[in-house]
Amino acid sequence: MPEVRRSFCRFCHANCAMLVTIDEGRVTKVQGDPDDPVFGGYTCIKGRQLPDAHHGPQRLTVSQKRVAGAFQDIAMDTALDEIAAKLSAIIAEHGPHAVAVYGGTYAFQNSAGVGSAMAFAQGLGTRNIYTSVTLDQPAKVYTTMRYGNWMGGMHSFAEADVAFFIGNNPIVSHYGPPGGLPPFSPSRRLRDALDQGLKLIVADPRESDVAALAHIHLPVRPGEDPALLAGIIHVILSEGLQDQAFVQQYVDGLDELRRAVADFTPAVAAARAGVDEAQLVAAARMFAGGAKGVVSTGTGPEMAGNGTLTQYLVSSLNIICGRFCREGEKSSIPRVFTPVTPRRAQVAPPMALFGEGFPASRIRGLTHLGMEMPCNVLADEMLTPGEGQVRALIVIGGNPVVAFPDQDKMTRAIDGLDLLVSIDVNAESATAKRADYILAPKMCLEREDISNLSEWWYEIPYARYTEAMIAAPGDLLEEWEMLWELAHRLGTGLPLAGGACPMDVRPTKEAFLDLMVAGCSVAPSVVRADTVDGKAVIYEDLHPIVEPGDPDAPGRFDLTAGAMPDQLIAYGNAEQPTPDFPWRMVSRRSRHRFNSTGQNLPALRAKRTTNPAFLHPDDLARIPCNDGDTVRIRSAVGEVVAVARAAENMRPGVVSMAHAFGGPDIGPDGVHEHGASTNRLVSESAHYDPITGQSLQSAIPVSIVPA
Ligand SMILES: Nc1nc2c(c(=O)[nH]1)N[C@H]1C(S)=C(S)[C@@H](COP(=O)(O)OP(=O)(O)OC[C@H]3O[C@@H](n4cnc5c(=O)[nH]c(N)nc54)[C@H](O)[C@@H]3O)O[C@H]1N2
Ligand SMILES: Nc1nc2c(c(=O)[nH]1)N[C@H]1C(S)=C(S)[C@@H](COP(=O)(O)OP(=O)(O)OC[C@H]3O[C@@H](n4cnc5c(=O)[nH]c(N)nc54)[C@H](O)[C@@H]3O)O[C@H]1N2
Ligand code: SF4
Ligand SMILES: [Mo]
Repeated sequence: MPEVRRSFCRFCHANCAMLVTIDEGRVTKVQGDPDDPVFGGYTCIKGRQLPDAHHGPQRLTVSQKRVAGAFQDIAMDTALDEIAAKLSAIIAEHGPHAVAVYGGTYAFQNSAGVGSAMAFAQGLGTRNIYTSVTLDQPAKVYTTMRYGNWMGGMHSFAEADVAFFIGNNPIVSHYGPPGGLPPFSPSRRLRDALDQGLKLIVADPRESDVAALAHIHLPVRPGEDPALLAGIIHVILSEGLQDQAFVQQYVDGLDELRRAVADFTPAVAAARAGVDEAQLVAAARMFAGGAKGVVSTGTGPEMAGNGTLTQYLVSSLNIICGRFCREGEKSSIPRVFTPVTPRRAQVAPPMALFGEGFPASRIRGLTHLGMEMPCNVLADEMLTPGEGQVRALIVIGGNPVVAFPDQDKMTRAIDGLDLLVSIDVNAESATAKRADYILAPKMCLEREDISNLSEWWYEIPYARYTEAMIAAPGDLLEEWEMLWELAHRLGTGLPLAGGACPMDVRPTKEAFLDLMVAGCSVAPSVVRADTVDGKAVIYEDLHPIVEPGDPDAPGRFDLTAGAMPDQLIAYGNAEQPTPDFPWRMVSRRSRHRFNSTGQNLPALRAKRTTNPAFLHPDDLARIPCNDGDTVRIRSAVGEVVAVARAAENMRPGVVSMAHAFGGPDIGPDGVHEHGASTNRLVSESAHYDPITGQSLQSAIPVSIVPA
């Protein structure tokens, strides 16, 4: 008899609540859980592929070892023994920095994945720990704390009467930055909010799914968000629309900001940003006119050059408009599995998460961002001889060959390693297929997990502990178990928040998670015990109320930190035309993939096999080519052949393509079946952010000709 049990999806970070139908140890169906108070029955097409993802013929169920150029099955235990011996020899000869660990997006889908990866690297003593966060949106994570941080939390979407999304399309991406649209049935959620009076502004060079619903869509020229934001701040300050009392009490540096935006009059800013001047002014008034709600960005502007400057202006706009939870209000985003920090009506002092005092890479003067090395030094750390050269790489649920800038260089770096281990369910992934060992992991419905990685979106104290729905088919382990087994064999430790992980006998996942998130509001084991019928547990009593600020520690935001006002002035003086590359390529998400995941799932392939180059119909005529023709797209770094598609929603002069398709072995002949890698067009050493290392992966200057 089929049985239906509650769990949650881990195809992506949204963690939608699901009802899972299990028949004879196999998952036969998944559907949204209509009773869940947050998700209310929502799923997307990717999540609905979980049965196929688990049981389809493409899934790797036995680990692989490369022998004489071809893969052979290998028992997990034997593979771990051999890998540990190789790591040991590399460390003995070259030291621990010669081993690097990279946690890709699927390290984040296992609740113990990133925590164990960090602990493994620390136990080993290597500074070379990387995660996809530094490829993704490092400026908002690592550079904005230096202006100060409001301890009471930012306004959440739930209470907003105005929202401003810049280069973020959560209806497809299910990614809502702090204060942005949460990923729970995002389209319905946004429509409901609009029905209730929300005012929506979207800045995006194309009319994205959210832009189509906006009151004001600003089709900003790619990479020119700083001009747009400076113009909006100019209007707000010159019309006195900022929150004067808040600024008075909590903000330093307003005069410097005012000076820096002085030249960005609406006319100048609108011309540089390529938007209508009246629309820019209207957006400024609409945003400042709201009582609650924040401006937030997605990946677009972070990748479009000037990411740090854009995030500075986004922070400034929120700060001068005082978009924070005040004393006596419920704090936003309560979080259950995250260490408890005081929620006070107060600015925590500015703090830099990079630079002096952080481990330095050997490359381009870049340092650790918080706990990790910026991804854009990884290829060079592998290729550059000398002390600390990376010779072994463990990739956990990631695909650097298609996801990192400069594909040829990354491929060369990967191929030159002494040891590449990939933990992946897809032996055909562009990176896994080049590995010495592919370790086959358990998939999500075969695991216990907690909702620690999605709780950054929950507006209520919502917590989940799911049981494994089915047994794993064979000789498989979870990512954290593999790392524990390697550390055990190497005699190194796994330092966790609650102390050292026991290294004699492998702990249960519950015990591991309890140690990993020690200091949080409710321990995972307690949430598990509180769970009834697999449902979410909501700890209403734990929703923090913002306490009064400490009168003895009156912190203030510092809008001059990092000399950002001067950087804005320098940006204003430095417009660089690129006549050889008149088009701008912008990045986007594919609705039917999660980065490169899903390339081998039939129902997703049935929707689309390639990543088209979307262009305005008038632009197709300019190239000239027809819808469906192939075009050759060149940048200063490389070229790709892509399939052109007409799209009315594109800004003229802009071409939009998803990343993580294609691969170094896919030529123009394979573009219809496999797509093309946009990372062949960019280089992390040619154009990068001096703090985060983020390279230009959107707003890429290109030329386009018929192929
Ligand atoms: N040009 C350009 N480049 C970009 C971007 C862009 O917008 N433009 N976006 C960037 C961003 S935001 C990110 S986050 C990175 C992504 O960078 P990565 O995380 O390195 O790339 P993914 O393709 O997500 O890799 C996920 C891997 O996990 C594997 N996988 C799938 N399911 C499982 C599982 O259950 N367990 C395990 N262990 N593995 C599994 C997949 O087969 C795949 O190989 O790419 C970045 N690169
Ligand atoms: N279906 C699906 N969902 C995903 C992923 C996926 O691959 N597929 N990837 C996941 C990952 S790893 C991440 S990090 C998130 C990202 O989540 P989002 O950041 O919401 O990603 P996108 O949907 O690509 O939205 C970025 C938008 O920025 C716009 N843009 C590009 N360049 C610029 C610019 O210079 N300025 C401005 N203002 N806008 C610009 C693009 O047109 C696009 O609409 O999505 C996640 N969710
Ligand atoms: S949005 Fe993400 S978590 Fe929700 S069903 Fe789709 S893939 Fe799964
Ligand atoms: Mo990402």
